[in-house]
Amino acid sequence: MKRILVLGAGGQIGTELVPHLQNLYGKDNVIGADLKDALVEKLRENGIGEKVDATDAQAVADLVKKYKADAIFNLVALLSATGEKNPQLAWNINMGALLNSLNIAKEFGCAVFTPSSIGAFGNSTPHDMTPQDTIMRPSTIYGVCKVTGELLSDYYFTRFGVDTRSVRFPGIISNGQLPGGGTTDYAVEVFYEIIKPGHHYTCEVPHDSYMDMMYMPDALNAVTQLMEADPSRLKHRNSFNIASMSFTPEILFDAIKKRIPDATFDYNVDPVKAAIADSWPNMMDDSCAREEWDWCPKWGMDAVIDDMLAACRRKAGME
Ligand code: AKB
Repeated sequence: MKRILVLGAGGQIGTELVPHLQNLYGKDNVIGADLKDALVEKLRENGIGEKVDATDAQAVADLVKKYKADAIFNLVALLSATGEKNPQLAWNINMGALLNSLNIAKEFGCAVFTPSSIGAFGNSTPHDMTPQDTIMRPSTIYGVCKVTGELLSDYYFTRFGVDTRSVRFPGIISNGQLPGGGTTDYAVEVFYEIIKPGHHYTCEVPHDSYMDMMYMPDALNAVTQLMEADPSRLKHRNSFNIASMSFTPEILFDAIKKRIPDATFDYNVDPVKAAIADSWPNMMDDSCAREEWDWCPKWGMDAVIDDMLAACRRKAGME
């Protein structure tokens, strides 16, 4: 990879992936593209920013040609909870952006990274130590898009030789840009809320729902490590389970309370999020990623809590 086009660059992952890529490949070799003007402006403050609708194949192809990109990182997605409000729109956006990326990559010889998710699994998947290769029958349109995306990406590799690679991301905890519309969002929101006067957070996910989570620095390393991995070692491509920690809201909140003793928590459970959380793995088995490209996360829950609280306080001008 020498020159990378990042689609959906202004979102939760893109906001931190773009600088990570700039550090590795140089500012001139990372093109951040997004649909929203304000996000494009932000991208332009620190590098190359382009406005693009990723569902417009010609517009994406023009960017690949203009910058001679040799890799497309497609981060465009409507997440799980939002997707349930408008399944047709979720399908159009999630699959439209991916199909365009794959077809353009095929035409111009680019590699493609697209994140999959724990959302690709469903109720009939084994929930504990969820295997790499297992039953995948998700109950959300987001999950249907993720499974379809994994199959399509493998198809473009075997049929057309497009270098497609992907990871199944857990909920990602970060402090650059807030996530939006996901089921795992509570694990980010709580840090922003709990430092405010009153120190209270109301959670929409049931207290005992285990889900895989990951801190952004590990997620970023996963992307670049996989994309740089020796292809001869890869038995899988789309998509690898990656895991680093798993907890319930109750476990996370108890650990936050140890740091902020007057913090209080309650629950106003959203039935859609509850059903989604219930259908997802408790913890994935990521041994294939460890064997095939040396995946090795560094962050655990306690270190993440300390780092998130410090970062959110800094952002709020409290430190
Ligand atoms: C969501 O909650 O929808 C996402 C995901 C786990 O893919 N954060």
